[in-house]
Amino acid sequence: MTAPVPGRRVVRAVCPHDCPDTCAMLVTVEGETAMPDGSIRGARAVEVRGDPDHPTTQGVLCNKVARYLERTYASDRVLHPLRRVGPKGPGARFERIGWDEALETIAARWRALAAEDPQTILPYSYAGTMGIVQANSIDRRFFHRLGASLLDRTICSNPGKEGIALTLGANMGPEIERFDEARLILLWGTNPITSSVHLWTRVAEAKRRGAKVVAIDPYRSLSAQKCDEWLAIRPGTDAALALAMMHVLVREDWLDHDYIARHTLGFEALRQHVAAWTPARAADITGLPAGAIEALARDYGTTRPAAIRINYGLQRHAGGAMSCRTIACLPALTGAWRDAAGGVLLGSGGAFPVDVDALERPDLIWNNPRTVNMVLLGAALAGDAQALSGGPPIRSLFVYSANPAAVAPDANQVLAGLARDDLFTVVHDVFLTDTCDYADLVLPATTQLEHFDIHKAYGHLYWMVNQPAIAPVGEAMSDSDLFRALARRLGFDDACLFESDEAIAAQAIDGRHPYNAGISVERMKATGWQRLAVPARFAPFAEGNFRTPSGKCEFVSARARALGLPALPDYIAPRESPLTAPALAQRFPLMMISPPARNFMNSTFGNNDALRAAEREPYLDLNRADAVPRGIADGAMVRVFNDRGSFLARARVNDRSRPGVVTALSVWWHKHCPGGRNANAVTSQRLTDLGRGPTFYDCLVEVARA
Ligand SMILES: Nc1nc2c(c(=O)[nH]1)N[C@H]1C(S)=C(S)[C@@H](COP(=O)(O)OP(=O)(O)OC[C@H]3O[C@@H](n4cnc5c(=O)[nH]c(N)nc54)[C@H](O)[C@@H]3O)O[C@H]1N2
Ligand SMILES: Nc1nc2c(c(=O)[nH]1)N[C@H]1C(S)=C(S)[C@@H](COP(=O)(O)OP(=O)(O)OC[C@H]3O[C@@H](n4cnc5c(=O)[nH]c(N)nc54)[C@H](O)[C@@H]3O)O[C@H]1N2
Ligand code: SF4
Ligand SMILES: [Mo]
Repeated sequence: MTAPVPGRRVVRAVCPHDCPDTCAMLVTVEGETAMPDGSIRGARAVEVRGDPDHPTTQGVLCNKVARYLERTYASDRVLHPLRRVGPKGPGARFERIGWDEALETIAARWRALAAEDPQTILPYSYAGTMGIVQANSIDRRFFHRLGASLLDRTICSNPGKEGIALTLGANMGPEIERFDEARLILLWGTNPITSSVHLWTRVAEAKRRGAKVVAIDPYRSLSAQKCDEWLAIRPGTDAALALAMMHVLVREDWLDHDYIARHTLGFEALRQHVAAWTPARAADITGLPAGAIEALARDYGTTRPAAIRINYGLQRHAGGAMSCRTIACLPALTGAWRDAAGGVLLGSGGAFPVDVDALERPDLIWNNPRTVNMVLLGAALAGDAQALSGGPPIRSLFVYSANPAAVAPDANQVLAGLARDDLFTVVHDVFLTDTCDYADLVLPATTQLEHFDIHKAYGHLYWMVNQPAIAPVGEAMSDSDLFRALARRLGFDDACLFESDEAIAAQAIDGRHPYNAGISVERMKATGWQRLAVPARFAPFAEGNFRTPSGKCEFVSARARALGLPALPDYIAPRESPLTAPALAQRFPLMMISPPARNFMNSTFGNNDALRAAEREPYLDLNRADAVPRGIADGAMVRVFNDRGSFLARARVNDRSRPGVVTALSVWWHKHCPGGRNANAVTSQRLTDLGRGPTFYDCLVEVARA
């Protein structure tokens, strides 16, 4: 760290975004003035950089967050509460009001709604900030106390987490810090150069040391371009590939019999089950040559350490949870878990003992409210009885740390719902997002430099603390302060609604678990972060110790059977594909995926001019084999459509998407797209096999010249 200069200090912070890397940031602040009450005013952040001492950050922030000061001091920031004047929708106009009026307006509307049924109020939040205090504590307490509808927060990771937990018992795996030791790395449905650049650093190092790196992806992503091999699999068919790999491992006896005997459950049943999964059969489903499947299985069966990184690409399909569950069987067959650089990593979040009940206080719930799945927001706002669990209609929506207008599937239904005049919508955000266009009130939120928080990670094993570097800009208010203020207005007097940020942070760290030994907010305030109390060379399942009911890696799962799912890992086909929905595919023959664009974070940063300029404009990557018969030339404007809607994009004709697949890197703001719609105009609200998650990439479309 730089030595402190008078009038200049460095504050330890954490990147708040929904990214596995959860980087440690150092914020340089100048010009502070100590106020009589001990607070510090007038300070300005002048530099944000990655902490060189943090083991995974290693001094580097990604291209987006390196621009965090532009975000904090942006000229288009919302700086005070706003009330909409005129109609809802694109181009909505707002006028400035005071906080007092804003809070009183909300309290009055909610008092009236609550008198009838508070379930008519729906909170909607996701991961704008991953901070535990700001986004996962006092907000929940408040809405529990209010009696609002519960929100099932499943738009991202739930299917994979629940799927992998059937096999492993928890969502954890090898540490990214060990990936540089691996001799074989499978990047399976993930593009870390875009979405987890600090993992990519380790992968690149492994490659320099001679490791083979294989990308399994329908799209030749930035990462796939740099791999030794690219296996262009058909979307949604990953489990079939994994089953065929198991077939070959068993046939060739590339198995760790000792590991299987001691640490797995149901091998004999699995062995019989995969006998039918020949590479030829999987080739028909995945579109990969049988020879390539054989070769991949050979590499996997004969190379140690072997690390598999799976991520979200393969989850966003009808069988997304099953894909994760099935792939997670592979390392137990070969004993890859024995190596610190071996096994399968979906996320590390399951390693963090967080006292969720202490944070969210479900004991405050008094009215047994219904739960609304956030993926089904469009249907819920349209009054669909199933999406509303038979409960009352939604009359008020409170959006924070989320931008559902842009990111939720089936955008036309979402936008129609948001446009309802009888819906009282409040949005707490830093910028005037697409969702704000439909808000009755917009409230200014702080950025990470302006509030306190504590973070776990889903890519590494360090607890992190974020100290405020500057005072709130304008009249911005943090989430925790906002929910305290709302609680006060509504006359709630439960003490837990008024606890300090630091008190809440301390409650997050579940002291009963040995992984949290020695960890405290106080210590972290000095050091910025603390590693979980796990061995330096973390290898969670080297000696078994799976977190399943049996303590073993469960090839056969009684819990799956109880859930009505196959007892054995299997393949669940996509709902929308030419093989499984031939009638639909007659009209809409192309499978569309819409994975993250490098310069955006979901829809966050979509309004940063430099980052948007780097993405240029909404593109559709399509294969020459699909472009030529449609008369689509490189650079032409195309319309992408199905029965749910349509959007416009600039065609890039290349060989990056496998034939039959089109790729629309996302998530653009609707208002920045030609025609006012982004790729979610065509995605569906159908859910995954398990985990109630979205199926964004299970999506048939047709493409035509616009
Ligand atoms: N720059 C940037 N970083 C991000 C995000 C962002 O928007 N931008 N989003 C963050 C969030 S919220 C998340 S959840 C993570 C996502 O992290 P990842 O899941 O790693 O997302 P991607 O990096 O796009 O990688 C997904 C890859 O899966 C491929 N894919 C799509 N369908 C399939 C399939 O059926 N099978 C296989 N094998 N591959 C498939 C896509 O082409 C894509 O290359 O990233 C986080 N990091
Ligand atoms: N087509 C398609 N759609 C997708 C995806 C895809 O790959 N393809 N990815 C999906 C995935 S993986 C995810 S996780 C979701 C993400 O969905 P969201 O979590 O809704 O993510 P963002 O679009 O980044 O919106 C977050 C908003 O929170 C705001 N914000 C940031 N910090 C704070 C804060 O401290 N307080 C408050 N109140 N607000 C804050 C930001 O300014 C931003 O507008 O999108 C999903 N949508
Ligand atoms: S890589 Fe991820 S955690 Fe690190 S600064 Fe970028 S978005 Fe934040
Ligand atoms: Mo996500």
